[in-house]
Amino acid sequence: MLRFIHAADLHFDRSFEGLKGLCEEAVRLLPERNRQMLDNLVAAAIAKEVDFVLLAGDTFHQAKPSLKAQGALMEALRRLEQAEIPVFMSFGNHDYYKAERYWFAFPENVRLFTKASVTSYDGVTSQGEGYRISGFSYETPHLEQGLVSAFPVRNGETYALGMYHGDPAAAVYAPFSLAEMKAKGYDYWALGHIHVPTVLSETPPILYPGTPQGHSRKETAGGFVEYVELTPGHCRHEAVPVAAVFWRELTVSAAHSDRKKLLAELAEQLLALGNEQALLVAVKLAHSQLDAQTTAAVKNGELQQYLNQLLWQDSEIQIASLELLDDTEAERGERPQLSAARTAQHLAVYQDQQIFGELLEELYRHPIAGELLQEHPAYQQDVLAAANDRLAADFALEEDEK
Ligand SMILES: [Mn+2]
Repeated sequence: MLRFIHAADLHFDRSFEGLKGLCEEAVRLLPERNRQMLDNLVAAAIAKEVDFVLLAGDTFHQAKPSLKAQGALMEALRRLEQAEIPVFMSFGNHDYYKAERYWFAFPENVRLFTKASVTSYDGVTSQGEGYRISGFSYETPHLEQGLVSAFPVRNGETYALGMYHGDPAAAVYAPFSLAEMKAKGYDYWALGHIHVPTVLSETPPILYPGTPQGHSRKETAGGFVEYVELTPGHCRHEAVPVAAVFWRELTVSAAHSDRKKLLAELAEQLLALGNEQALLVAVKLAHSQLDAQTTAAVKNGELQQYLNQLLWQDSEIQIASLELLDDTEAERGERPQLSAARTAQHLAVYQDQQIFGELLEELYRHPIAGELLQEHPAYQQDVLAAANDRLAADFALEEDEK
């Protein structure tokens, strides 16, 4: 059996984005979170006694990683070396490879893919099973040609693996198709680039583990690496959490809250998220009929800052953002006006199936989204209904003259 960890898109030196209103101590810890994630990844590899670790591109966020960031990564790689765990590392569009940028020689256990052409490494597990890992790296921020066809055919090895940093639907990120990957007959394709964990195929496994540390609200789904066990013709894989801080979303109903109740309710619901992990929570207040002073305290950050101080005393939970889901009555009166007839007129254009299809061409051509859309024929009508609702919420609709 072959056991390995597949990680990608660490963006290890990326800072956390869009955070305001955190308490001082939480802010001070943020740069350390990336380092903790790396520690967690190394610890998982050692605990699971894996045969190797795959890093499938964008380990660094910067093409010119700082000395400090490089030092921290090398230290983690050396700990894997001490545990006799090889690492196969390719470079993506963010950390595209230039040999002269590195302050350190990579440790001996690290096998690098440094060329924008496919190369392979052969290895043997401690149990004597042979494997071949093929991959490539970016040497520039873009790679306009797909490289699947250049991956070697199987050569009698027990396990054949491909490492591929790319996006099936983006012309500048080594576009590929599932069909051509499947046709190679490999046991596993370790993808990188998409930050949301995404399984494109199970037979064989072709998947993105996602970023192991989300750095913004858009990366709520991240936080994992994939632990994989391969036996000939069979694969078991599971997402293992390694993030040092996880993102969450929380909607709190403020329908019946007066100001005094609101404070207690928010603190209670946030603490109920649990005390085991550090959390960054995007909070939305729904159905709020809050008075002007409370609304102001939400909007100017006063409420968020106070709650974050309070939360930090008992947890590592912080509110990353606090927003009102609905407008207050007062604001509703100020919204621009749009007639219902005009709304219908705008939306009528998109009732045309061809126009709608052309606008969303990329989505319809995406290997996963395209399949899902085929199972959901009412998608166009649902989108138009949602757009209509949205317009009604954002604009004050005038009665039309009849
Ligand atoms: Mn990338």
